[in-house]
Amino acid sequence: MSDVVTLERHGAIAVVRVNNPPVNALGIAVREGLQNSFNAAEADPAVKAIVLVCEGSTFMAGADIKEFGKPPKSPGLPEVVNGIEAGTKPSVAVIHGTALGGGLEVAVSCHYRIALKSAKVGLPEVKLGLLPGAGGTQRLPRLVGVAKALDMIVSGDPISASEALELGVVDALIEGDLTAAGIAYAEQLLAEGKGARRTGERTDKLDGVDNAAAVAAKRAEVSKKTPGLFSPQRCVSAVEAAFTLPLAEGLKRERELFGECLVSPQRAALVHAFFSERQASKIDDLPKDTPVREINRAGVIGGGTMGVGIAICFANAGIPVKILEISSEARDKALERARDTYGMSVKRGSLTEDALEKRMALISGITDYADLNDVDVVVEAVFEDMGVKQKVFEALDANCKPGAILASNTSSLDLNAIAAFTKRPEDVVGLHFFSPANVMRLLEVVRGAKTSFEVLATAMAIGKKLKKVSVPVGVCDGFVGNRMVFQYGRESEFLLEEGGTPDQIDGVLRKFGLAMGPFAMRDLSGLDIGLAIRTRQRQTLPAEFKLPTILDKMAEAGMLGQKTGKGFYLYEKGSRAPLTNPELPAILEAASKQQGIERRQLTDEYIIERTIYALINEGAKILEEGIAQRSSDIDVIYLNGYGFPAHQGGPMFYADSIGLDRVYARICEFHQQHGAWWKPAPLLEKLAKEGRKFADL
Ligand code: 3H9
Repeated sequence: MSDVVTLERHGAIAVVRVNNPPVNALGIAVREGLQNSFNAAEADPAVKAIVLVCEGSTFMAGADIKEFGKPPKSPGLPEVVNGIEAGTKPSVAVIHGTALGGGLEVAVSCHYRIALKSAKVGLPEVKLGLLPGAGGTQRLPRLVGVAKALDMIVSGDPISASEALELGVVDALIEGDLTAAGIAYAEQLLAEGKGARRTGERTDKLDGVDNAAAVAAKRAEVSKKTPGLFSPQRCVSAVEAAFTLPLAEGLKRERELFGECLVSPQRAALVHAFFSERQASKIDDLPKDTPVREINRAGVIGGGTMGVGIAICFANAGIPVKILEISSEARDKALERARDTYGMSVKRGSLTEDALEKRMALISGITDYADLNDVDVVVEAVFEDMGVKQKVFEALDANCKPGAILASNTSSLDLNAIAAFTKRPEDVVGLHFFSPANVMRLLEVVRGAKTSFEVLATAMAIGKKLKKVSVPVGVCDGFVGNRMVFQYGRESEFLLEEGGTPDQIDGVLRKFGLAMGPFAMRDLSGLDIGLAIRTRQRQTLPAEFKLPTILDKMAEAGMLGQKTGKGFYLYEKGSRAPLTNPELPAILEAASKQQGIERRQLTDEYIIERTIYALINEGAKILEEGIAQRSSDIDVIYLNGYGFPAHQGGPMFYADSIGLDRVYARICEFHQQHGAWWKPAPLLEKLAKEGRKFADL
């Protein structure tokens, strides 16, 4: 039928086979192929039933996301799936891997579905700022009921094949060869005299249930949980049409709502986030044939929160890991910490006792560097002090086997200097985890001046094994994420001196979409964090680079945030809920007075510009210096490590969407008003003047 969809006949059974690597996305060639194949099978009198099966690692993973935003090509997916459902011969979709989005919509337009036990099905469109636009919002409720369909469509999370079986999304679980299982199932249907069974014609799961209540509850939940997002409310409206309108009109309503999502800026940002994450793992200058070393055993130096979090990441990936501590007491404490961390997951119900024991069995404690002689990678997570790092890396150099990767988790020190403590700087790389390391997805893979390609490729592979989003970065103070967040933190503190309050600034940035505002974040991490860095900066920075003082004054007064129950907010014992700190207004007044600033009311727009544009300007400098490979890598770092809202695409995408000329003009004004920190990045100036975007680079 075409290069990507073929039609075969096995007796009375037609087999439609899709082969469009890597994920059988439903691009135009697949849509055409499907339509032609199903039509041909329908027209062939020798065919009595049709089986749809996919080659490769997965069933269809959805519409081809690359086609969004381009002129649509006919046939569209809705037309294709409506045609499949309308067929008079029973059709069977055979699901393996993941049937997602348009893929599941094709499957539910087939009359029967069977799946491998390992398969998953879902409608993840909402994660791309969309809703299922090829009948998913009308057909899924007819299979599983409105409440469950709302859960699946609004969360976008897939379900397992066994749950799909229980819910009635699939009819049977199969094993072995997909085509053979599909043919056998179709033959059985024919033998039992079963014919076409159209999902769209069913109403049994819609009748006799208070669907309106389910819709109202989901609407309220969405308003509370994701107030700034465009597509979730529209997902709810589309599902509502499944029981308030006849099928044809419901499908029409779904199309209208899908169209609204398609043109929304949030859809563009979320699709950018999706592709950027995949792009980030690609290293431009890495030779294709670079070998990757095997990683079977790991070591971690330091059993503090960070070290233990990193050890847990290895254990979770099934890799045995040794934690080295300086004393047997510290070693035992580290193991206890690991057990406690797992214990919390057991309490929450996300881990079984059995799994806890299995993972703990992979973690051991040691006190002697000689015991690291068999590890393939070791990650240092000790105190951020060059003297301490020197001792650790000299010991690693002396004890680790040749070919072992020596990684540092440093967040601020010079990796090249650390590498120079060893006789094998080519084996040294940075693996910068974010706290808590076992939870946060981001991993900055820091590439030293002498890090070999092989070590870099292996470090990226380790990140993948640990299920991290790994982004390669170069060496500089703070690498990408922390270097940028420093600018953001500083500006938010300056805003306090100008007249803002923590409540107001946090509120504006939360409304922008950030998971947490800068002051709640400060309270969480502790106001003493970075004190040493700020003291060092005050001593070394030229006089025109002033730093705000509020943070240090509060830290000196013992207001360290959550750990002392008092910081920018007040916390009652045992609670993390921020309350107003009554001492703060006087502190803010005094700080403004000391700077000779008359406090004033700040607008939301101004707060966003001062904080987010500070990120953008620094991001442009980072790009220009080659510390990040591409602007989208910076976005990936911000989205996965700093709670930047995915629907804004990341700071660099956000800048592009506003227009670099506008951003540059504002940064020039800030430079005039607020001095040296705001010197515009030359790259930003150049792109703005040329009318280009970061994405054009
Ligand atoms: C939709 O269906 C709308 C409809 O309701 C209505 C239409 C009218 N398109 O993630 P991986 C690429 S919206 C194009 O690394 P994994 C990906 O970029 C869609 N390309 O693999 C990468 O390319 P490269 C709803 C796609 O094994 C390669 O495939 N569906 C698409 O870790 C491998 O991807 C979704 O949202 C696509 N749909 O995970 C599902 N999907 O090698 C999105 C992937 O050049 N996809 N690529 O970097 C996924 O969740 C994961 O890719 C999947 C595989 C779980 C399938």
